[in-house]
Parts: sequence; structure tokens; C-alpha cells
Amino acid sequence: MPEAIGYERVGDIVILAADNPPVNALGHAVRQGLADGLDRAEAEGARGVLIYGTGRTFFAGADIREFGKPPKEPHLPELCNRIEASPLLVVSALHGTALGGGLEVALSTHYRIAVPQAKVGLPEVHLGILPGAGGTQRLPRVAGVEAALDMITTGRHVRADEALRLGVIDRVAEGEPREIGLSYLRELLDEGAPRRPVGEMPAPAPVDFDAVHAAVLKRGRGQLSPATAVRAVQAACEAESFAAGLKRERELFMELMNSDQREGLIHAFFADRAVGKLPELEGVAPRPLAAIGVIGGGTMGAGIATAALLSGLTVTMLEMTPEAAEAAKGRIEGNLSGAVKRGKLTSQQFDTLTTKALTLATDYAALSEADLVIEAVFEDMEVKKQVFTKLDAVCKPGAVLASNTSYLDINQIAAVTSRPQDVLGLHFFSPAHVMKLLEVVIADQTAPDVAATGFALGKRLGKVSVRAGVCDGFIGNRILSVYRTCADHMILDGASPYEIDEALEAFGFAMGPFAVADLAGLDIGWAVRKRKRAEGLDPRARDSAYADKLCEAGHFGQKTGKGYYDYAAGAKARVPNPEVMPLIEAERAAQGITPRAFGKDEIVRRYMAAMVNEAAKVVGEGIARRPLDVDVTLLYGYGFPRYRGGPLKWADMQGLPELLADIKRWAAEDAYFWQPAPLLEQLVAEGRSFDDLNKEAVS
Ligand code: T1G
Repeated sequence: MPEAIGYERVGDIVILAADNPPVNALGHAVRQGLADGLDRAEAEGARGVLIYGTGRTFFAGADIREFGKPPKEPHLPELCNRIEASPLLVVSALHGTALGGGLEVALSTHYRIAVPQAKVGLPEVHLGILPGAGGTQRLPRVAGVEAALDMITTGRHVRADEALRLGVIDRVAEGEPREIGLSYLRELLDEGAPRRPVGEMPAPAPVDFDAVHAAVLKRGRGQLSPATAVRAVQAACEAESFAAGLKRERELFMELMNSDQREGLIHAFFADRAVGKLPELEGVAPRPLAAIGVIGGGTMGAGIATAALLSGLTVTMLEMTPEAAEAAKGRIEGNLSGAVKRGKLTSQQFDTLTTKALTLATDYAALSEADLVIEAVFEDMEVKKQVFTKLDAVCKPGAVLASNTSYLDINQIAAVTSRPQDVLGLHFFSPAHVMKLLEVVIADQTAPDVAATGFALGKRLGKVSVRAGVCDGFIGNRILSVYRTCADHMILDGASPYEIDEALEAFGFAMGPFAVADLAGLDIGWAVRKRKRAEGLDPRARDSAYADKLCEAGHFGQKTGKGYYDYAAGAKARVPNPEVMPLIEAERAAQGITPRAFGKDEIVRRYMAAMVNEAAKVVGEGIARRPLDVDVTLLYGYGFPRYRGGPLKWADMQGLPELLADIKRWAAEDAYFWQPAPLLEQLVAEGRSFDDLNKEAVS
């Protein structure tokens, strides 16, 4: 077992090389290795020490897997103080991503050099904590308070050239970290450069921390770590000593470390990385992917084509008429010019993508050489069956045929082809070139390499891909339709759409369900209700027509200027549409309902219980493989607050027995809607959690 920290002597210089793949996380062995290495270098009379990382990166932070476990000495803060206090000249050479505790180790060395591609950052706030090894005290001393506040409260990764400008690093040089580090340290020793302990640098000038704290808290929408980090940086300016500042940093760090938000965000971190790992696809090679076809150039089709073009794929966009094809191109150009404006694309690249990589067509034959075709036409089964019948006739053997349907049965669509093994669902979310979520819907006969191709496309497009089975609405929309129905029931019983939106935005959702409905378009929900009524609603299901009446009045939300809200004063104004409440009151009267008051907590509790209960059914039926698949789906596709980890992580932290008890209590009011999920009952009976299922899935 290689040493986590290698020890090498080059003249009067000692080199401490980290070797802890994949990202040189500062686990116990690495920390012990660094401390031992310094002790030995000092004992052996070296003059300088170089610290660098082998493999793909310098230390990418503390070892997150150690969180929540009893911490082992040396602790990182003490190790950083130890490095800084060393009588030897200590230099760090950075490459890859020097993040969190990794940058804190670098800041505790006396000089820092980096390769041009390196990035540095203190992203701890994304894990619900703050830099806890001196980062909030040392970074302001080298980069100033404003830059430190920006880097720490945003957690952004800063490129080497900017880090040099900010004073975070001292030099940028091409080459291998060991080589550039060695020659830099040699040069410093030869020129008799002094040790430069950052902790002994003067405390930086303060800013209006209360104003910064308030602005950062507002931006966090309920997430505490960025705002708490502001108070730690404040201590760097106002504490009577560096040591006192470190003490204050530690207090605030432990406050966050013991918070639910930390648990939620760490869960989300590892769920992001686990969701793409499916045992059944291990070692399965995807089919080649260079040229894709998109059928239907509406908002979704154009968004999918845009994402594909930006990832370097060539795209053939098929539409019914030349005019419709030109309109589709116009939408794609609109999306791409947004990327030009944001500096993500040059105008030359824009021209190449829209003239060379994109081809318009009105004849299916144009798709004969496509490696993969994504259908994004009108959400109607007969229309989709016609499209797949034509695709089956023209596409080359081995081409992957995908549908972007949001709800419909992929098995039925596959059945009209002679190659159901080549068919799957690729459910993008609007706008498809922006939203990170992709549901990869595996039908009964989908071949493993076709599934693998779906995930490969997702990775190429920079999406977070989640495996979903076939059912009405797959993972996300199925669960959405249930918690949305729960909201409608609360409306019938006395709550207002505005109270519900307010309660859920206070809970952390970017937008409440009624504001989201207005954004997406009320006509979508109207079409779904019509389809479900046509298929025949269970007589026990509560139904309401007030939303239909809103649509019949031509109010589809933002796109018509009115929905639940009136957008005359702009989207942000959030002015209730005065026509809504009278429709609701009339509906209640028609159903003989005496409205009652709903408090914020009850609104959130019912809404979340409905979400969790349906999510448990989705996992129980195997539509979602693991609870974390549901969490990732809601986090990336439905605006679920990341610091709560996702609905099933939230449920675990709330306590499943209490949640099940509430569901059973509400079942007394409405036994049809509140049918407890068998999986939830099983977990409660066995005293287990959704997290236990996640762990079992990877073991
Ligand atoms: N600890 C443990 N494992 C880690 C890790 C870490 N810090 N970072 C990554 N991994 C694992 C990850 O789970 C995955 O494992 C593999 O490495 C590759 O990662 C006191 C307390 C570095 C930019 O927040 O942002 O320091 O799935 O798939 O896309 O102030 O990982 O293969 O089994 O993400 O190339 C602060 C977190 C910690 C950085 C690489 N540091 N990591 O991205 O690969 S808190 C961070 C990242 C801290 C101190 C505090 C990214 C990356 P597996 P990957 P990638």
C-alpha cells in the first residue's frame, strides 16, 4: 500500500508528494503523512519543503467521507498551523483543483505556485459548511476582504491567472507540479527569501459585514452556510488576534457541521455521483454517437438540438415544412446567441454550429445515417406512433430511437417498431439546453447498450442523468402530479394558491407550485386533466374545475399575461390575479365545502408527505432504482431546495414513523388519496430508512 504522502530528499529540499487517488482528499493518512514529513524534514536539517499532489490534482479538500465520524488527529486546522509555523521555507505547487482544505493547506505554506490550468476555491458552502482550517482567516489576508467574501460565499472555482491577480498564489508556470515547485523553491532559497506566514500578516480592513450578511442570506433562500461564512470572515478583520479569529471560525464551522443542511448537502454531493452508476451497465459500451436527429423544432426540440450542438454533435432537425424548419432554426439561433452573450461561445463558433453542424430537413430520409434520433413532437400517442413507424423504416440498423415524451408509455411506442430493443425515452426538461436533468427511460425491451448510449449522451450534454422505468410520468412528473393534487385539495379545503406558494418558497423551493404552473403554462396541466378525465377518473378521486375555468378564460399564465398571477407589472411583481379566488370560492360552494385555515407548517407537511409517499411508491415499484434517484430528480428538475438533500433524505431526517402517522391520520379524511406506500410501511416496520436502501444498493 503506497504511502499517502511520499518523502523524497533533493539536496537541502524535502518533497512531500501526496498520493491518495482519486482527488488526494485530506483523509487521516494524508494529514498524518504531512505532519510526519515535516517533523522529519526539520529533524534532518532540510532548508525547504515542497508539497504537491501526484495524479490528477492537488488536495481537493478534506475527505468528505470522514464527516460525521469521530475526527482523528492531526486535525486539519492544527496541521495548517503546523505547516505555517515550520522554521523551514514551505512551498506548495498546485495543479488540478486545489479546493477547500486543499487551498487552506496551500495558504498555510509560505509561497504558492500553480500550473496555468489549475483552479483554486473554497467551495465548503456547497456542502453546508464553511472553510474550517483557517481559510476564512488566511484568504482575506492575501486577497483582501471583498475577494475573499466573493470566493467563500459563492464557492466558485477560480482559475490560476485570476488567483495570481488576487494574490492567492504567487506564481504561474508551465510544467509538472513537482518540477515547477522544485525550481521555485530552489530560487527562493537561493535568493534568501523569507518565510511568509500568512497568519502573521495584518488583519484586513473591515467592510459593512451586516449589509453583506443580509444580502448573502437573501441570496441563499434559506441556505445558512454562505451567510454564516460572512461572520467568519468578519472575525478575520475584527478579532483581537489571528488565533481568536481561528477560534471563531471553528465555532461557526461546528455550528454548521452539526446542521441538517450539512447532512442534506453532503447527501446531494454523493447522490450526484452515485446516480449515474448502475451495476447493470457496468462494462457495457455505448453505441457510437456523432450525428443525431431531432424531430420537432418547437421549444423542446430546439432546446435539445442546441444542447447537442454545444456538445459538438452534428444535428439534423426534421420538421413538417420548410417554414417550420426555418422557425426551428430561429429558436436554436436564439438559444445559441444567449451563449454568445454570456461569452460561452464566439461568433465564429456560432456561425459554424448554425451553418455546418446544423442541417434542416423535411424528409425522414435525411435521418437515415443518424446514430441517434430524438422525437420531440406533440404529446399525443397516435402522432408519436406514426413518427416511430417512419423512423423504423428509414433509420440505419443500430440507430438509437428515443422519445422525449413527458408522460406516455414508451413500451407502446417501441411496439410499433421492428426494433423495440433500440428504443428508449430521453425526457429532457424545459429549457432543454439549460436544465441539467435528463430522465433516461428504460422500456421493457431496451437493450443494455442502448441504455448505456442514453447515459453517454447525457454525460456528453453535461446533464445529470437518472434511470427511470416506464409508468405515467416516469419519476418526476408522476410524483409532481401527486403533490400538485395535494395542493389542489388544500385549495378546495380553504388554502389559497398564494399561501401555498409562500409556504413552499419559505421552505426553500425557488418557486411555489402555482407560480411554476404559470411559468410552464396552465394549458399543459389542462391537457393532462382532460386526458385523465377521458381515460376515466376513479370516482373516489377529488376533482376540481376552477383551474379549467381559468384556462377557459384564456389565462395560461406568463405566456398570456395572466394565470394565478397577473403579470402586467412583470413576473417578479407576483400580483395575484383577482379572477382566481372567486373561481375557487364558487368551486367550494358548488362542492359544499366550508373552507378552513391552513398554517404554513401544515401546508408544507401535507405537500411534502404527498411527495414522499408517492416517491416511496416509485421506488417500491422499481421505477426509480434507489431513493437517491428520486432525490436527484427533484433537485435538478423540480426546484427542490438542495440543502434539504431531496424529498427522501428530508423524510429520513424528519423521521419516517412520524410521517407515516400523519399520512394515516389524513387517510381518515381521504382514504383514496392518502394510501400509505407499502415501502414506507415496510421501512417503518423494520426501523430502516431510505438511506439504508441507498447504502444497500451500492453494497
Ligand atoms: N472527499 C472525498 N471524496 C471526494 C472528494 C472529497 N473532498 N472530492 C471528490 N471525491 C470523490 C468523489 O466522490 C468521486 O468518487 C471521485 O472523488 C471523483 O470525483 C476543513 C472540511 C474535485 C472538482 O468540496 O468538487 O475541505 O464517485 O466524480 O467531476 O475547510 O469532486 O468515483 O467514488 O466529482 O472530476 C471541500 C469536492 C471539502 C470538493 C473533481 N472540497 N469535490 O470533480 O470528479 S470540505 C470540495 C469536487 C473541506 C475544510 C473542509 C469534485 C472535484 P467516486 P468527481 P470530477
